Amino acid sequence: MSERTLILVKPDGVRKGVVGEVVARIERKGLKLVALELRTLGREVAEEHYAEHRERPFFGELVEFITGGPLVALVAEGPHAIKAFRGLAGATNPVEAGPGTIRGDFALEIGENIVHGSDSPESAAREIKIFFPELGA
Ligand code: DAT
Ligand code: MG
Repeated sequence: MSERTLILVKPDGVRKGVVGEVVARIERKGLKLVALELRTLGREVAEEHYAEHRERPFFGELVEFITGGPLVALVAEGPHAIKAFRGLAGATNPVEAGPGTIRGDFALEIGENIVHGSDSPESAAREIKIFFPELGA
């Protein structure tokens, strides 16, 4: 069953120059790019995107970080796209992410872990609507 997922190469990934590497891994896995855009998030969009974390102690830092520079937002599509990309990304904490995963290969700190990927069909639909409303449901 084909599905879509919202992926971000966060500002640390853009700063480190690994956008091409991340996109290459997505394509090599067999996922298809449906939308892709470089943009800098305003506070409101960032807070909406991370709404589920609003009460967490790191929320302020998270919003500062994600708005702190340009990021690449993209939508990828394919069978099990959500789980497939979470596999490519690796564990949230980069020191626990295995070698060969994006976070395992390119990051060391949980607050700067290079990529975001939707974690369920519901969050994918919600997040895609935030970044690419023109894609519809
Ligand atoms: P994921 O990005 O793997 O879905 P998440 O949704 O739990 O992870 O958290 C969103 C982001 O918030 C995560 O990519 C990095 C940041 N984060 C999570 N836990 C954190 C913590 N304990 N301290 C600092 N930042 C954290
Ligand atoms: Mg998450």
